[in-house]
Amino acid sequence: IKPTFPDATPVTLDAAPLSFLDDVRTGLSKPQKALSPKYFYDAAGSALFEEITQLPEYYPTRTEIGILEASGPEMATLLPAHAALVEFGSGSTVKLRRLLGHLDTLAAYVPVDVSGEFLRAQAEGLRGDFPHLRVEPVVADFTQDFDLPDSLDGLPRAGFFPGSTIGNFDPHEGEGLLHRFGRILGPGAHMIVGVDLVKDAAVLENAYDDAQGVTAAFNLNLLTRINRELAGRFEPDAFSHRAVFNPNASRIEMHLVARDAQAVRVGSDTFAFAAGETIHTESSYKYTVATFRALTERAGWTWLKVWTDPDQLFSVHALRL
Ligand code: AVJ
Repeated sequence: IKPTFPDATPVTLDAAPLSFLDDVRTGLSKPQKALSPKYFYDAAGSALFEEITQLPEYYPTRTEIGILEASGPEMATLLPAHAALVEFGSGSTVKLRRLLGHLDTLAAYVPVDVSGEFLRAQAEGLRGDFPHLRVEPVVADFTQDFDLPDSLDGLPRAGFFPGSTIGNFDPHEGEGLLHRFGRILGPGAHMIVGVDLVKDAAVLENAYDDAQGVTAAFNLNLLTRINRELAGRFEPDAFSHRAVFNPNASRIEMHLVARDAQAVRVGSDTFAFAAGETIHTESSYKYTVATFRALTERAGWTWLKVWTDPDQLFSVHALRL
């Protein structure tokens, strides 16, 4: 079955609550309690993330947009003409629109996302603004195998994976993901990938622990979501937000720290917390240009070029199969 929109049912949406409960049970039973950052993005969490991207401390979004703006014309010359552009985990269309401005011959845009509702809204907005662009959304989880619509057969393919989303995966998983993208796109494909760079720990930690507390609210919203969707009894006030750079693993870690010892019910389970015990809720891996280039090559891609901002905060890489 090809999970194409709008005819196919976005089954992943209906299946989500069950796997969410499973994942929470498993994650809170580990010695180091952990939850997947993919669960941040309910409606409230998505709105908070949009707010994060506007914060003075959170440099990645505006820096990447600046790179796409400055170097979009050059990126466009590296990509094949009349291509289908496949965006893995399409977020807001802000970045895509920057790139689209330079891709005058684009044949089709294929946003891939688990949320059918989100894709519908996104596709409608784009069709309104780019009436000549073919928009062919695919409802799928990009961490799993999926097929591109047959209607794209014969078109050269380019992948787009901005936002340092790859940073949410450990380097081994990230390599697997890029390898999978190559398989999905097929021989001769190109890719544009955005990746955050290693930098001073204080700059990184401020980006994930802002003065206004928006990132703290984003992190704590996970507990509110568990309360609402899984009959949880978390007291969000009983936890605090922590963001630390782990230089050995080259990642920012976000945790929720129990202020006091407590027992928390989630549905029919109870989880005990010691005072100061944490739930590890997110890792955001940071690369150098060299370490990321090496990762793309291990994943089977030919590395073509990198663009960065003048302060070397963020990088955008071009790859070819
Ligand atoms: C969406 C994974 C790229 O790691 O910077 C932002 C998520 N978490 N602030 C990131 C996030 C806290 C973001 N990514």
